[in-house]
Amino acid sequence: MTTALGNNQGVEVNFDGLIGPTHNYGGLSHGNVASKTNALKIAYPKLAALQGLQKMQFMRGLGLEQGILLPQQRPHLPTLRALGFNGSDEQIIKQVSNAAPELLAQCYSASSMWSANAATVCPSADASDSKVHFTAANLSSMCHRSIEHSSTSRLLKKVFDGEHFSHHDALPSGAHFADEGAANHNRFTAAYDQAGLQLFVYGRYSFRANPQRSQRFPSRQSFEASQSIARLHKLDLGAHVFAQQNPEIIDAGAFHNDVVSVSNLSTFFTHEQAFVDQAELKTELQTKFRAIRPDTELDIIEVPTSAVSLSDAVSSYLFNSQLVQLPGQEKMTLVLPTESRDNRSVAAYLNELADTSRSIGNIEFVDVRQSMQNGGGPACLRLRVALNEEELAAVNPQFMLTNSRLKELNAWVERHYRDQLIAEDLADPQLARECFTALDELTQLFELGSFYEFQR
Ligand code: SUG
Repeated sequence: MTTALGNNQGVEVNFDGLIGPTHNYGGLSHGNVASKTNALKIAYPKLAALQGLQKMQFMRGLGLEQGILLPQQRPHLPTLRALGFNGSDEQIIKQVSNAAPELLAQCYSASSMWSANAATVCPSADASDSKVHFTAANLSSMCHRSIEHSSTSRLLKKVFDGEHFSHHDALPSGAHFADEGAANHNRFTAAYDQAGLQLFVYGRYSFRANPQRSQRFPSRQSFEASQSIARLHKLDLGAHVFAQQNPEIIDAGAFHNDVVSVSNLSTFFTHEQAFVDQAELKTELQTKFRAIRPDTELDIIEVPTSAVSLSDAVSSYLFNSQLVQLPGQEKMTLVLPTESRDNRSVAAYLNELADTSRSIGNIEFVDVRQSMQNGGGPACLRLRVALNEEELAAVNPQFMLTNSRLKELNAWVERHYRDQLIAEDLADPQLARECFTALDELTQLFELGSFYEFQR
């Protein structure tokens, strides 16, 4: 099999979350500027899902392996039942819309589309037991996202089944071990199937004093969560680093590290204000990387605030891009949201970057505006999984995109999704029926049997 880097060097597969039929603007994420700014606007679920599929198709067209993860059951009636509502599905939706309408949006959010938050993944080359490790993220910081992890775990076990893969349940819920998954995790290596250095980014401590902590917006990832994941994934002590996200940048709206950093292989593209004690962090990364890969140099590209301000970084999602190595190309390609092209200072920076960078040679743009309006750029929509050839062969092929699967999914979206959705629509039991019909058909396409809670 030919992989991204040629033969026998492993491959990184991006697993994008298929955008579900209840995509709407609930204004649910405090600290996520786009989610709050666009709260209660008209959402276009069909367009959103088609944009997501187009991005996947675009990445495949570049010559990359592309995977897909299915949307979760929404409305999530099991959560509403757990909160004391009962009766038929229809009765529950009616009761909630009368008695506690604020709960409807929490249980209808299509937020599992942002699969960068589904889990933290550790490639087998870094784990002492040589397995690929997955820990579903508890997403404890946001109510609507905290209900994702058990379905996420179930799905990941369907996609990655067998001896090569080790699955861990989400960390204990609550603020102390709040975990947001791969959005706060980077890895540096020379080849995907070779040992690398992992960078875990946290926002605060739970059990120690916090000399620096965000004031305006919540810091969603705790140090103790990052530390637990490194333990669970059986990482070598010398092969991982913990770094604190700059509280100032969280307060500017960078609620995950992937809003201000992206990595691929031995390249790290980051804002100069992304981390606390950034100079020390860079030295630590260089030293530890050299110890693991003496033959490869770590290229840290730091974007200065004078070129791209914090607010431009957050509004353009410059760093929420996919940095990828295309087959046969010497330099990497940066795939950005169109919002980066539309931002004058970011566009000027990108023009220079492609000409001057040692590692990044190509710039591409994708339109994922429906997701962007909820704070989810190209990088949020994908979970990266680095695999060697044997592991790639063990992935459930249903979840690897092919032309025919893409065609099927586009037609499925066209058949089932509404063009528009507003908050009032969530109170209509008919919407729930439509969603369950669509999801039921999806499980048939993927030969999943009874997968969703409403099917059991
Ligand atoms: O968790 N937005 C998501 C966006 C996640 C982006 N992911 C990464 N950066 N990796 C969040 O804040 C908004 C939902 C709403 O308001 O309707 C939302 O959940």
